[in-house]
Amino acid sequence: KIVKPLVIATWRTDLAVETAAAVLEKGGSALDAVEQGCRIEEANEKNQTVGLGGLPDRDGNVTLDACIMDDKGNYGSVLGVKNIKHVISVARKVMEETPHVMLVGDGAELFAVTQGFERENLLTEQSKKAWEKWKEKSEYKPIINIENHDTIGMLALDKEGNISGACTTSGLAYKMAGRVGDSPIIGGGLFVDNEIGGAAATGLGEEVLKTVGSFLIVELMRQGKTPQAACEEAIGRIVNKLGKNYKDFQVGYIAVNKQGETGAYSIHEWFSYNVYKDKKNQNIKSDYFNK
Ligand code: SD4
Repeated sequence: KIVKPLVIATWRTDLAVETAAAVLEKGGSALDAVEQGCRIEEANEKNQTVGLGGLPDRDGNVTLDACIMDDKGNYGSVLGVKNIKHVISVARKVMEETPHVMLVGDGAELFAVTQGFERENLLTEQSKKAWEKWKEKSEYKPIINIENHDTIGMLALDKEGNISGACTTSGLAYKMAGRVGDSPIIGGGLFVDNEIGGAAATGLGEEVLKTVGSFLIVELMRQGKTPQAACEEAIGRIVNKLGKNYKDFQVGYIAVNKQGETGAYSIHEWFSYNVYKDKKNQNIKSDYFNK
């Protein structure tokens, strides 16, 4: 029996998942569900890793990355966008309204404005204060806070049995200007193959990118692995690299297959994720490698 509709998303994202689930329960598409769900975190000032209120780069600029992938294998993304809150919707516009898959920086911002998105200041007082405090020491290394980060990657399986996914973030706090992580990169922060399933990532994007994590998970599921086993192997690829000091960083994965089976795994403790299924929305603590 296929478990559907279903939503799975990184971190404690109750309202975002509830919003996506409501779209699915009304018979809406997985694509609409993940877009609507992600918009909740983009508008949530308190989430300092996504959208409005996101922590800025070292120079004090909030720059956002996002991507979306539908059940037909289409993909759209935006990288390093300033002044636009709902970058997940801009990514969808890139996918649907342009012949391209990625738009970056000023070009992406301009495209968004021509599509009717409004420019606004994304640096809230709270995030500005945090940045000013960081500047006192300006530790050059982007520190991944193991306990607390909130990039949203979301996968949905709709009533028709189709899968789509989305991912949106302000990236690493105090990153170098121009730095892009895994979140907007196909196969890195997100990958969906509607024949097999989908996967999404959170954590230190550099490590996800080097192992093409989300694509890897979908390919492992294609070879017959469960979503859980696939997530565990993808984390294994990161932690088993010779000399990798995984103690210093976190990566977490979520995955779903066509049957509506889910999986999640992280390097360290305290990664959690939300799952909506059988009309229930739950936050679940992920199993992890470093015990
Ligand atoms: C990045 N993967 O830009 C993102 C960061 C993240 O919760 O997931 N934060 O590398």
